[in-house]
Amino acid sequence: MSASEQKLYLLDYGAGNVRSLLNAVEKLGHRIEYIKTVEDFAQADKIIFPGVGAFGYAMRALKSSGFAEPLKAYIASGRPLMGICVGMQVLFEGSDESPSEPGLGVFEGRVELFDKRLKSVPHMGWNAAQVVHQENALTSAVPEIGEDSRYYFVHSYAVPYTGVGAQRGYVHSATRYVDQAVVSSVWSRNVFATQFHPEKSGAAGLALLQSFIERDLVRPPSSAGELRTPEDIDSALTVRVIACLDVRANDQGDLVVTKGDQYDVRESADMGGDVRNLGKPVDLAKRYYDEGADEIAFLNITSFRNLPFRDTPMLEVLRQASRSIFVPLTIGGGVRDSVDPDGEHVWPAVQVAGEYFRSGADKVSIGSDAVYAAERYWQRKAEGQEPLDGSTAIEQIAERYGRQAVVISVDPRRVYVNTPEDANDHHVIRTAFPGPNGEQYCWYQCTVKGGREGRDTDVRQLVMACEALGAGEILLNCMDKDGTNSGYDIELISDTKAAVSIPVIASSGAGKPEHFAEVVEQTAVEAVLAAGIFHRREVPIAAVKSYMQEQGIPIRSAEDGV
Ligand code: 1PR
Repeated sequence: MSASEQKLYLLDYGAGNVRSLLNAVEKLGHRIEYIKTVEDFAQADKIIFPGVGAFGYAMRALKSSGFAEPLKAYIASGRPLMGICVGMQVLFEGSDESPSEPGLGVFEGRVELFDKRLKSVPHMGWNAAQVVHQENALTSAVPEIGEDSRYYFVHSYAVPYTGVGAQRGYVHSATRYVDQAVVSSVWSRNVFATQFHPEKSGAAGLALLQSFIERDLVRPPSSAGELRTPEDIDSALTVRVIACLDVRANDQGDLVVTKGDQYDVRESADMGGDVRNLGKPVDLAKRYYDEGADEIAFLNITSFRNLPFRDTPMLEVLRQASRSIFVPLTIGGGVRDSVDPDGEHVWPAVQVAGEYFRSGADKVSIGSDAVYAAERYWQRKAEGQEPLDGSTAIEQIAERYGRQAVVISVDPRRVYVNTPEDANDHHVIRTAFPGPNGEQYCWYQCTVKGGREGRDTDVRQLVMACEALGAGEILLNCMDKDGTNSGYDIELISDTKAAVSIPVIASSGAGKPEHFAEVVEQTAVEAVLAAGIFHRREVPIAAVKSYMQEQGIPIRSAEDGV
């Protein structure tokens, strides 16, 4: 049967972004249908199972939809299945993430939480998948994993790679994340599954999907030979380079990418005072994908308060962008409980996030609401109450979609003080860049509403509370540095990095390639973000990456790009 005649199905249980997968399959010229009923399993020639979110949620959803047993029967029938991420994990016997929820048990073994002592968790970014059968002629396996390719991983739980026992029969590739080697793809007869996301892995991922869809699974005959040991699996995680697009309506009502100088997005009065217009959101995002961006962030900086949420233009921006961009997309702005202008339709933050995910986002970023949540967290703690009560957007989105889907966007500014005692109990640093009156100390004040209102909360308080509440990543801006091209605020970034064990994205102030290398070398951040220099074409993404590479910083190469 040719690929165009076969019936390809997608098994969705309603969590996270499956639109990316649909878009990737369409981009490859194929049609895919949702499994809607138990009968659809009988029709399917191939199934892709793109799990996103939490293990327990996935298993409960599979059971309550009545799909768990038909899925097992489908697998037993010998027809091909490709699992992705949690869609791979649920094939195991169980997971530390939801100890009381058994998995499908197709593969022997358990999914365990990463050890946080030596690294940030989640494991988030582009890493290699190394085929473990040493004698395998890679080219004779279908689907083929590219030896030099990088794939996008995002997960807090993984199956440790041992290379012995039952694993000899099913592990196809392994990946190193600092001190741990984990299983990154499995393969037994008709079941192939990856821990990484091919639909988010640029050209390399699309090629892998294409070979699953268009060809018969072929495993090379030499798979009985020697396996690589965990020590043979090399570290290959790259530092992500992220392009950020601040989006808002201009005075003519058009949606534009804009860029502030220290958050002021209007031209000076003598230039007319208009909102700076640096291009159309989807076009610009596509350009960055083509140029090798590892990730793209859209920040809706006005939140379109006068529209019903379903009409917010950002949903359409995401839909269009995700049709042609196959790297992770983050969306921020307005992720909070809100009410439509009719005063009736209430949107809990978790539903707002859900609409964004269904429209093509992989992560949502939360700004103002995270500050309020952190303030409640510390207040409850001070009052001797349990600080986690499940009421915040962070907790609810993390519970439903996984903590990797929740980014905290921090908008701090420096407050200079003469002595630490002047800082009203805030976490203070001694700065090498004294204040306007020679102050030797400063603390970083969190702001809300796009920097318009300062709060009595410092960045340490914010990030520590948000990590405890379930956030998966910190996008660390700095109002003093934003748009200045003067380099990142290394003091802020290294201080914040030391306070959390989730990944940190350095943002604000990048002006030349040296700034990116400097912040990575001095703070060990997992990702670097810039806006202005990319929008104004002052420095191409490729120039940033090649400079970083020259400095010995691992990056995803352009060949893997699109
Ligand atoms: O509070 O949850 O609705 O989220 C609002 C979001 O919009 C926040 O993420 C906040 O950072 C963002 N935002 C609000 N107002 C502005 C503004 O500029 N007036 N943009 C704004 C913040 C900052 C960065 C920027 C970097 C790099 N943009 O993301 O891209 O500073 O810039 P550079 O490389 O040019 O220096 P909520």
